[in-house]
Amino acid sequence: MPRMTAAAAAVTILDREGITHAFGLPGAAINPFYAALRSHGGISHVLARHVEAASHMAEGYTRVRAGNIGVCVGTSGPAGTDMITGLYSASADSIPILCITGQAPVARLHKEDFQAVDIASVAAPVTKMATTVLEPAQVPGVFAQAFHLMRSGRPGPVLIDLPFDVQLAEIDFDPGTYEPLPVYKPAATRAQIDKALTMLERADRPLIVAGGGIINADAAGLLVAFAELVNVPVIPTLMGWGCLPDNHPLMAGMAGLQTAHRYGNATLLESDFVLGIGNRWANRHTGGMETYRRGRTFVHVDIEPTQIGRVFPPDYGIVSDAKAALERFVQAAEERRRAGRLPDRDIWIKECQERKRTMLRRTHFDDVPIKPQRVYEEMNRAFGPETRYVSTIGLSQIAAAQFLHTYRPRHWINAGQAGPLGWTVPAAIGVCAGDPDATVVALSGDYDFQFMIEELAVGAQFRLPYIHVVVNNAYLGLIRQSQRGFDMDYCVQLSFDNVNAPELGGYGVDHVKVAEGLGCKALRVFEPAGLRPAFERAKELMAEFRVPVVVEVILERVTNISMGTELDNIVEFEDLAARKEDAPTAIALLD
Ligand SMILES: Cc1ncc(C[n+]2csc(CCOP(=O)(O)OP(=O)(O)O)c2C)c(N)n1
Ligand SMILES: [Mg+2]
Repeated sequence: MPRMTAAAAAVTILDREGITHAFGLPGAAINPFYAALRSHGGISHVLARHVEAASHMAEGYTRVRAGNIGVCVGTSGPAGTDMITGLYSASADSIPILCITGQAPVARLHKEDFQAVDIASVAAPVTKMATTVLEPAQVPGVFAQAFHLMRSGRPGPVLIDLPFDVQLAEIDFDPGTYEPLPVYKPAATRAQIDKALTMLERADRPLIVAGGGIINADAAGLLVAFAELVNVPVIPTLMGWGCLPDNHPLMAGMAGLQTAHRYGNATLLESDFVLGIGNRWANRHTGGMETYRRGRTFVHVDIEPTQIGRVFPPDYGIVSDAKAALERFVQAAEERRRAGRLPDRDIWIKECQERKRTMLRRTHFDDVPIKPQRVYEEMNRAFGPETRYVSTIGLSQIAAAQFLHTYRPRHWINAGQAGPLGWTVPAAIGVCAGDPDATVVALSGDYDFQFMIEELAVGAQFRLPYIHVVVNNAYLGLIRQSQRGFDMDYCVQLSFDNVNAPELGGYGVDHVKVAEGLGCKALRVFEPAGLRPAFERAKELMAEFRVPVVVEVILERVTNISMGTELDNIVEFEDLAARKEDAPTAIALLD
């Protein structure tokens, strides 16, 4: 039997489970693992500048391709606690990442040893498994179990904590016969599918709510096939956005309190039946339950049994992986179509399309300072359907979801539930590492950008080029807007007179200089007419220098973005589009 250190066995298993990339940073307590990484040589490593960033890079990496699992590595103590935010974000969005931490030697764990923290307990609520391995011979089994859990059922993150002496201990392990454990995914039965389809058939104005579970299951093609077969409009959730292209005739818009279209909400409110697949009825999608549920019948399909009935009791629930359910939905719908059983939905679909054509928000403003809506209009012009957008939270992200377009799965990569500020730069770097040929465009508000701005140096060092659009209102914009309810504007200003950059006129941080200082290229735009040339120049700079390129847009300081507390009372702060010139890059245009 081959003998090797437990750390070497761990790295071998990573390789056998298909891992080719890791994101992290070493420290003394994880050096044996790094030694094993070095001698293995088959896993490329991106050195983060902040450990939290490594965890978000792992998320970005997972999300770019079906089957990817991002790995993040850190030492004991604060490295593990820094990565808790990434574990939370990953678990909230059902994203598998594997977090590996070093730990004090086993015999010193209870002696308040230097940087010894019970990270497994800290991480427990935000992981599918978090464990400190105390017996070296358990290391292969723990890693095999980690991959089994991350891939089974509702995907999510795992933390494995390796004490220093456990990493170094020699164990018997045969890499040649190692096999990944089988993956468990529940599948809908034909009887369940038939029951749901019969309920759908009986509805007059049905909708499919398509969640991120469809993207996780790599089943977007099946979703489109199913929607087309039964001729039912689709409302993607924020995590499901891209399941079907925005310009598909059955794409009815997103519904929700913030990241939603006017026509999406109106269509949801008009519907009488909702089939949710791989979604979790997130509260920013539903708003108040009374408004969301009134007069509608609900069927909920989810891979995680305990999700059925968690938010509200559906009229019918099915426990199934989205792909397995959609395969059977397609098969059963084909049979019903051949039998002439599927009802005609043309009038309902025309109504949905008419709302999509007419219920538009205005984007075309010529104001200086630039209004944010105009930025997204110009981004629609500059970046094609293959663009992978990356964003986290803020007015910037909310407006992006209202105005940008997504055409493919995994092309809107957003920290949907946790929304940690600082996510965007490292997640974009993870996306670039996972798909080096992609056109990656990240979008941040100024505050999100400043949270982990140092990671730009990682993009420069490892030659991971992407475009980062920073919309600078010198405000914690989303929080400023929500403080209107308290009649205050308190602790949300980021503006100050920068003694080194008077040309910024009080907008505070000179993002261009900081980005350049970190080895990136950067441009600043003050006027709407400057947006298009800046995006074109950014593409050239990215191609020439192979580093991240920042496009900072100086925005109007106070612009409120449409949002509300119920689907039927979203507040509009700007004039709506009345002519096609008002929203020239909308998918379906006003006459
Ligand atoms: C770690 C963390 N702290 C606080 C928040 C709450 N929060 C959400 S958006 C936001 C302000 C974001 O400002 P900016 O990135 O400039 O975007 P803007 O809304 O101005 O477009 C804050 C503080 C958060 N999401 N994450
Ligand atoms: Mg801001």
